[in-house]
Amino acid sequence: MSTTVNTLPTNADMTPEAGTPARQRRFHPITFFFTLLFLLISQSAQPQVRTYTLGGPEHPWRSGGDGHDPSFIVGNRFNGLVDTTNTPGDAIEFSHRVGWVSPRFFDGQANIASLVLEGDGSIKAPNLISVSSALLKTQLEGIIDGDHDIAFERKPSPFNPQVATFGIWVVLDFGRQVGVQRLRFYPRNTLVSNLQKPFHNDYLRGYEVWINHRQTSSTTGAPDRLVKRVLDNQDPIVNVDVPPQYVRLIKLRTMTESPFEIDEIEVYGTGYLNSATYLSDLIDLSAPATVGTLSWLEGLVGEAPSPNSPSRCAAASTTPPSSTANPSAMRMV
Ligand SMILES: [Ca+2]
Repeated sequence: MSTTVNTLPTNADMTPEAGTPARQRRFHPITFFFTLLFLLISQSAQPQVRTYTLGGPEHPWRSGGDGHDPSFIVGNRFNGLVDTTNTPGDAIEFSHRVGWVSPRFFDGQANIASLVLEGDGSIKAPNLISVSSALLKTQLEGIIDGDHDIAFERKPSPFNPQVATFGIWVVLDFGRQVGVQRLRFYPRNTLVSNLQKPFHNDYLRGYEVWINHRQTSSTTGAPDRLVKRVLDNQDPIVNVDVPPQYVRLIKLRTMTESPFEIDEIEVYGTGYLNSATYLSDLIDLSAPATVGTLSWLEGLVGEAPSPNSPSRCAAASTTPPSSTANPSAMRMV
């Protein structure tokens, strides 16, 4: 079973108690897949009627239904993993609205840059070929993990006096669309004091920031879009505001001949992930059974769709439609 819902990637938030929309800025499609798995054993001679509720006190969402863990292959053919959680890709959350399950939500204050290390995401410097892959991996992951000792460096050394600094691309690929509203990057010993590595003057003197909501492709109509170009930057700590929107790629291009380093690139997410999957456990009914009505409740976020806004707005969860007293459950009779 699956259902499709849509919401907006902004700070507009669902009211926790009522599930009603707050102020809305823009709609984008979001897909929420919910899957409930049943194992039916045999037929009972004496039929009984009982209700199984997933998302209620007896079987909360986090438990998956207290059955057999699901098992699915995730990732790609080169890096596949067996996922036995109920929330593959860690794209589901249970806390934004108590008793509900929803795509992961970001309030605009969280740095989500490290999400590029999850699932199909990546961080690369595709046109930098003069650095060993191991060192490049260490330095690139060191700019999104909050480690203020490690930086991405382009500086001359006695062993390498000529270091290319202009036109270097650093590409953050989230592997999916995430809502973004702000970036920040800086060298070491700026935002966080680091007297052992006082490189606060080695900031980027020139840069471009590009985004794309898909993989870059001129043939399929997905070119990168320039957000900001600064050729005479004077700020060690750079803030770049992005109109709230879903993006998959964030690209930083250096526009300077001066040596530089980047301690961290921070990406501030907003709104819900645009897709998420919840898989229940395989629920063993342990006796002959006939599955009756299966029902749930979806809470909507934002306004109803209009002809000019084809995306539905919405979000999260389940309940018996016949009972408003328990707003988060699934009933099977
Ligand atoms: Ca760092």
